[in-house]
Amino acid sequence: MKTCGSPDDVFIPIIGLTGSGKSSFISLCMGEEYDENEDVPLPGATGFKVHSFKHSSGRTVHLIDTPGFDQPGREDHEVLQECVYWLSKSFEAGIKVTGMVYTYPIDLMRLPGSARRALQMFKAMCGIQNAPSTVMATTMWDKVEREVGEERVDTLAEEQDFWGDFHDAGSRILPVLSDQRSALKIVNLIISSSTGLTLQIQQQMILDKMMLHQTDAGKILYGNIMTEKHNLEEEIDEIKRSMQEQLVQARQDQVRELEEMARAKHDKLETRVAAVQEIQKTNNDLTVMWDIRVKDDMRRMRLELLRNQEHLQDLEDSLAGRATNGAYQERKEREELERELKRMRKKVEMLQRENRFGATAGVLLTGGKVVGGGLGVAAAIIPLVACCIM
Ligand SMILES: Nc1nc2c(ncn2[C@@H]2O[C@H](COP(=O)(O)OP(=O)(O)OP(=O)(O)O)[C@@H](O)[C@H]2O)c(=O)[nH]1
Ligand SMILES: [Mg+2]
Repeated sequence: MKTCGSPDDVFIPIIGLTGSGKSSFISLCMGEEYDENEDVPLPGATGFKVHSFKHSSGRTVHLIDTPGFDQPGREDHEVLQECVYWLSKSFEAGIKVTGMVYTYPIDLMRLPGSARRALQMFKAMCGIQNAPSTVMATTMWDKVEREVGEERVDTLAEEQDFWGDFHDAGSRILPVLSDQRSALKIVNLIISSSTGLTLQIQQQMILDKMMLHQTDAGKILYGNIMTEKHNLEEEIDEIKRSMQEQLVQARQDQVRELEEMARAKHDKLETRVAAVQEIQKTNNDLTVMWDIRVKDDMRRMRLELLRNQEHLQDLEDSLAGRATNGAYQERKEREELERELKRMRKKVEMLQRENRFGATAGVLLTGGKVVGGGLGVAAAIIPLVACCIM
């Protein structure tokens, strides 16, 4: 296989809440227009995507878009599992993360519990020893008064619970304005601050062989799930007590209402019990589970790509057969076809990019085994991986 990557390549995962501007930040770095409608993943697809570009230093930078925390319809433990899976997979293949970016929307008025947890999980995944190679990238500056935003940055930098501990340990808070320069400043800072990290989560899951719920990042989520579970159990007990009282007094309507409430709480409790099981996983468990999902994803993406390539060909044929100077109606139809063709070309390009990342996953899935696995395979794996990404 031809090798076109280099051990010099830069890998930067971009992590943050859903809607915090991860994909927009990546587009700014790449100098591309971001269209969130084209960023819709295939149903059930995994959320990691790699976007690569040549940096002015000559190094290839791979920005890794990750699924957002606090997504409607997707639980945070699944997002954490996916992050851990990729970070483990790449670490085992000898790829070291150069730095990490956490996107934070500066217009966020108050940090809800889930947002606070996502921030804590990010810090726990990195480990404070890696703080100098992390950046909090603040987004949405056009949505707040500058002074208000600056005050929030001060709070983030001071409060230990927010970014204070990381800030004191050398992490920077930098704004992403709507220009490429401010975005690249973040990438430049990371490149100049790091030669490759062992993240806390990689140390704990792979080297120390902990289960996910025992790691610092896992503990944060696990604690929350256990609290939710405990609260639900108490609420169900309370409902049962009330039901007994109502039964004694033969109030059938109230009993039925309470039964309904108990059922709803039970359903919720079941999701928490499942979540507990999902977080009590070893690295090996996660690898088995997510390898299957990634392979499925790759298959579906290839099919989607083929379908779209066929559609693209049909459009091109259809356009080729039309006169450029026909009647008004024909010109309108031609313009519409041209627009559709443009959309389809973009979609095919995007799918090809994702497919290449799928291939990257494929290399990671098999590459480690072919060349013996472990950490000593960096030189062999990195060119292969980079080749598939680019
Ligand atoms: N006004 C404003 N809108 C922004 C900014 N950054 C991103 N957006 C918009 O906010 C929305 C979410 O941004 P994305 O970049 O898709 O966020 P994300 O973190 O990738 O979200 P997920 O993929 O869902 O996790 C999009 O509509 C963006 O166009 C910004 O700095 N200012
Ligand atoms: Mg996104």
